[in-house]
Amino acid sequence: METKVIYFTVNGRPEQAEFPVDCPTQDVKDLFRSAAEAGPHDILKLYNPKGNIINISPSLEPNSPNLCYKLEVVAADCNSAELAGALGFDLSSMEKRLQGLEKKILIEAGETPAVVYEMKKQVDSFREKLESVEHLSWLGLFKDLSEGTHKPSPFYHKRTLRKTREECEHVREKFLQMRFVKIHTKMFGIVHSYCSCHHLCSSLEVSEEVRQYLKTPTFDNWQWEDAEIMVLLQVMYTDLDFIPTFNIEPEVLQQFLFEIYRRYNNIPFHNFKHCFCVTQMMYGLIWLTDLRSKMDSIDLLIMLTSAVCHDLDHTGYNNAYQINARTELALRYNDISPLENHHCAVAFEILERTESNIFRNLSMDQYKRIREGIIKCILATDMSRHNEVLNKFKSILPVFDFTNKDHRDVLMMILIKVSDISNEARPMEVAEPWLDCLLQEFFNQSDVEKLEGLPVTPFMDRDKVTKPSSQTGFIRFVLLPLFIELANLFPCLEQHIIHPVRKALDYYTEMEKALETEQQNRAQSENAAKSKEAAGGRQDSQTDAGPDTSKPESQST
Ligand code: PDB
Ligand code: ZN
Repeated sequence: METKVIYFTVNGRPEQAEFPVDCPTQDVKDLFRSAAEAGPHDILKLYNPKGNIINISPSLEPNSPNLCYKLEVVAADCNSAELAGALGFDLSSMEKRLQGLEKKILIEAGETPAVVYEMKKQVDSFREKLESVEHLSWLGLFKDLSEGTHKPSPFYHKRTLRKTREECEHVREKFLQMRFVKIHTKMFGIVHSYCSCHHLCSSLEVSEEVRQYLKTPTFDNWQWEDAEIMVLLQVMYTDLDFIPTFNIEPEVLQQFLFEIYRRYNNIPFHNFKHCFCVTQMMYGLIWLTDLRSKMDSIDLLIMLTSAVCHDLDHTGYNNAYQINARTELALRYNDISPLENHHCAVAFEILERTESNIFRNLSMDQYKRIREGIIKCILATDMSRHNEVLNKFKSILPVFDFTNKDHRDVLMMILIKVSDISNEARPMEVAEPWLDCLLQEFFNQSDVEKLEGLPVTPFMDRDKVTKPSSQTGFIRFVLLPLFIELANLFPCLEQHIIHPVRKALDYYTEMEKALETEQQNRAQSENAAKSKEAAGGRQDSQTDAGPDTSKPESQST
């Protein structure tokens, strides 16, 4: 019997299929399905070397290993057993049980009582949440084809958070070519003009106005793309004279900054732009408080580098989640600031590699001092230690002594903490989008916690939080006390940092009031409608226990 051999790859793995020339089509499809280890409902797609999709059938054109086809599997719908397994429950069996229950109760009680309706609503909202791509693609529940790797398990969300190879290469190209680009801004537009030099010049040309703007807390990060932000980070190291002082080679600094860019993930808040904001605020504080005249350069290098590294490889899930979900990180760090330990470890993985070790020309003693300082600063950004660090600072403030190393260490921790949560010190149009990003990340986490049956932090629960109410509390009880304490040491911060934060408090307090009155008006108009209806004499067909709260749409206008 004459057979034919087809060469193809599945997720990058070379395969070859052999079948008789007159083999039934279904058998050929099953053959490819088993080669791809695809489930019965998964969709198979075969591409020829030209990238066109072709039919899987016995009349497939035989090919050779170096001209092989590409087989792709598209995950079945959200009900796949694997997903259900990973989620710890099976949606369809849950729905079946619910329908059984509903039938039973319907027969007995003769109507759908509120509680069953409520459960049905929950299941429906879970289903639409699972199917709404923006949640799942972010969690990596859909196949990530960009890396051509094995099919990640449904909850292996790390893969989609990582930057793709092409994204990194594109930014690297732009960043490196920026060596020749003079960046200067006319008002808020950025005009690029290539300088005349043709030989390899590593000196960076950024206009004087951008250099000055970069030292102020009003700097707007939203105007700049990632490659330009990397240039601005390089300017910070240059303008603080770190290059000659610590003998840092420009190409090593560029490789370091590229690795930093690569290790921040594409998530709503704790991404590379956040890293830039925290570093730029730290840079602004150094100039505002004239710290160069009060502290050694090596301490400023520690502070700036800690800010750059402080949230490396953050996956958008905070320590509470890591600990409750018993993740790898919680296991590795015994529930002790798992995220901050990880950010710091990733920083030193980058610094261990010669090509990106900006400290490689320093003495062992200098390196030890820098390592100790960066570990202290990054670990201090764990907000569960907020009061511990703030109280230590309060206790030494009356006798603060810049020649005392313990005092300097606490001040460095306070400065990175202030920089880390300082968004509200920026102009409202810069700060408000950051609050939206943070809430989006928090709500993503609480959605997952609900799906996994884990404890949900109240201020992260989309059903409990309003933007202004959570922010007014945060500004009053966290931001202002911290910033006022620091202003006791540097009075000039009163006008540059505290004043804008007080304006932000007023802004969110107004928003909170407006929201409350709007809710009251809505409630009043609903009650008015209800009493008119009741007065109409038509007895409500629902349960006689007043309005049926489980049917919100009947109440919403
Ligand atoms: C904090 C801890 C972890 C991560 F209203 C982020 F929901 C923050 F936003 N962080 N950073 C800046 C913030 C801000 N938390 C809040 N507001 C901020 O501006 C309050 C928070 C309850 C929010 Cl503190
Ligand atoms: Zn941070």
